[in-house]
Amino acid sequence: MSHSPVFNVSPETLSRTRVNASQYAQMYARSLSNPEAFWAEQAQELLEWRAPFHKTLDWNFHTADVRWFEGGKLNVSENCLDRHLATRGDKIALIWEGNEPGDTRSITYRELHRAVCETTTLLRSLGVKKGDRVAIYLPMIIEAAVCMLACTRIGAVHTVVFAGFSAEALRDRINDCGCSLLITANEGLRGSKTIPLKATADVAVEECPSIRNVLVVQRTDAPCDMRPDRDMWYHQALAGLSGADDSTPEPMDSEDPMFILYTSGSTGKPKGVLHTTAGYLLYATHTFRYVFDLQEDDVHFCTADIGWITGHSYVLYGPLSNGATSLMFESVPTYPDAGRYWDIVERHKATIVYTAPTAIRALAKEGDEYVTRYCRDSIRLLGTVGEPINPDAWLWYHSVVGEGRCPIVDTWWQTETGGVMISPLPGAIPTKPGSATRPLFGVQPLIVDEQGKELLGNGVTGRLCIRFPWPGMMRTVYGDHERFRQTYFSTFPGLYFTGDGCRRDEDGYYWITGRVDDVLNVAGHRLGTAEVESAIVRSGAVAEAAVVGVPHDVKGQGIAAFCVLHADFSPTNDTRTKILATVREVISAIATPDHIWFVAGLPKTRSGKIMRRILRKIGEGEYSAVGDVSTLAEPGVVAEIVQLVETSRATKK
Ligand code: 7RM
Repeated sequence: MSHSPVFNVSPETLSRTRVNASQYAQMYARSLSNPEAFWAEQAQELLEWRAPFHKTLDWNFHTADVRWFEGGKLNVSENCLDRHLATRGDKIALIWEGNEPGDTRSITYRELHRAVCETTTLLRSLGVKKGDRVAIYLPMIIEAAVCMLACTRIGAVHTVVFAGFSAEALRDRINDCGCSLLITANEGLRGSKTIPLKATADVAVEECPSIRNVLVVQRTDAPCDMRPDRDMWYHQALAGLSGADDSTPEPMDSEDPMFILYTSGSTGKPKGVLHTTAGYLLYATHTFRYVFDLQEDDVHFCTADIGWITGHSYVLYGPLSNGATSLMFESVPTYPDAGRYWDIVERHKATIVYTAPTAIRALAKEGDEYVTRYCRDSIRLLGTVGEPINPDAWLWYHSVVGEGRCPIVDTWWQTETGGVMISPLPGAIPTKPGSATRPLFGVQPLIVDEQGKELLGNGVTGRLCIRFPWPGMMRTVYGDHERFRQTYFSTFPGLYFTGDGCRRDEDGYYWITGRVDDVLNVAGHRLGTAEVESAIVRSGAVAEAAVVGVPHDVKGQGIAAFCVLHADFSPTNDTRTKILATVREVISAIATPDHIWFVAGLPKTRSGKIMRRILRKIGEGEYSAVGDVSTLAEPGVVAEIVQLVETSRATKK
């Protein structure tokens, strides 16, 4: 919208900025006219190679095959640690802020390097080799970073599973990629709650035949069961090493797998997004440097958990590869109160804050005083990620948190893209509240209509696609390349389809409007409707369920579940509780429905397809917008559902 407010960059920001507006335009143009030369140059400048690559890019968006930097050899942990030792050995690599305010620990590059070498030796002594898969189910503690880096040193493929996931979710991920080792902790701490990680892991591993060992980090004093033939305390295992160092970094091929991260799609089980060594590392390194306009003395506070891609790219790999200082936060934004982020900013003098719109909305609700109580003079840049940010939340973040002096980078990207794709560059691109603005270097977005016809020019709305590869893109779905091709390259042949709707305004700015597929975004977390529905049915009470997203003022999207009960169950609170408990057990608390509506039947087409569009409208409270229902198999169910939802909402208020 050309009439939305535009925030230009202050002279203060401009004076220390990496690229200005005309440099952005120049560099962007070159990254499109000669992408291979652009990325080859970035690869040489930003990474340290053991052997040079001889072919920059090989790609085919019809077969979904992409290869970058063929022939090159490098090691991720060497790039994140060893290469900084000469110049930044005593610089802080990670600052850790624990669950309790002030419980902190810092580790320099030299110390982190040492810790990673020891853990590498330990993992090798347990038989972990290049290509093996290692599951990491840990809280936000320094050991998590150490274990991830140790995997990359060996060339083992890590798969980090968010510590909030259930035993079933953990089991399925381990089995999907056949992990031989699981690294967990006895217990996690999140606010006033403890999380029984080892007990949950035990239930999972019961049904994981590929797991040979479980390493257990001792986070708290709480005891836990240990199976002597399988389980080992991490600290004891380290202490028991014979002393011989076995930490030489494995030189990896550019396209060797680096990690797998599971993410929800519109159908079936979560898919294992596979990222490879050189392309991912280069893209995380490059985007971190440019999007956050990195300065040597920055303290980067990204609030994401390492269980998500944002934690991988912008807590760990992007910052460390650049030799920056990164802050890891174990707890939640509201513990002990809504001032926690700003307390952390004040004590650790954070210069960049990168968080999710859902957190911003939750904190804004608690009032400005929780923010203004703390000194935020150190902050020079703010960032958001995970979902569209509404202009109100943007303006609060800008004026209250940033005192009106810090640019905001609204970064659009996905687990699949490895790093940021669309975002303003501070100092180069004026911002508009709610817009991710412009593509980064080498990113070629386009908007198409439902038939796949490109919508040219400005002032258009449609589906967001990308027409050319970038180094950080996922390479495959682990073990299922056809699913990869189908999901991303078959809707609009020859293009990568993001699953997002998007508008390009009169100024050529991009506005992401949200998912256009059956993927929900609940508090920045991705969930498939199919996944939640099958969890609900697992409760045994429900014959059929249909799940849709509904507007939620803090979470962005909440979950509404329309459930048809089995004959021997009644729509009571007990039934409701049973369903909620099952969803938490099968997926995690993130997937807990906000509304459960017991209905007699679901609106379906005559061929049996559930009409989610109708349920979405009802969930949004737009009862009159359900449209023509006469073609449904049983048109009468719609009026019944509307009445039920209206009544349930009226009695709640
Ligand atoms: C990094 C991450 C990806 C989905 C994506 C979008 C949504 C992410 C923004 C956004 C609007 C943003 N990975 N999304 N960032 N929507 N503006 N700045 O979130 O795989 O978990 O989710 O998130 O729908 O497709 S993710």
